[in-house]
Amino acid sequence: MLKKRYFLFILALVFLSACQSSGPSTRLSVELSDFSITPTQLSVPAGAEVHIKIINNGTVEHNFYIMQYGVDVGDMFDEEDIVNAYWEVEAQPDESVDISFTAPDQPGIYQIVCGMPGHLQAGMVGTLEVVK
Ligand SMILES: [Cu+2]
Repeated sequence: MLKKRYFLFILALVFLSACQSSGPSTRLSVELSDFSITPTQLSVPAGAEVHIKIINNGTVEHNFYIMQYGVDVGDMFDEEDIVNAYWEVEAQPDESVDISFTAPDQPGIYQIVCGMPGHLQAGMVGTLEVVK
């Protein structure tokens, strides 16, 4: 009897983890910290209205830039990269921001970066996959 319960528990865990990694979502939750973006890979449906919760668990201000299609900011994010941004939101330390954006129509991989000086180099980089 105990074994059966254990088996069902494992089955439930497998099911839950499968749900979390399943394809594009219109509800995202992203954690910004000193200095990482979690998760580093996000996926949304093309053209969809996406709700995103940005949580800054760090001790300094962070932001979250989605770059335009085909743009890679390179080794560092600076002022000239701002015009190439698709969308951006900022979060102060301990702040949680609930906001929406419209996903790009063009399917593909988009770069995500924190635009604060030095944060990209420290590891605040990721990708947004836009799925048709
Ligand atoms: Cu940052």
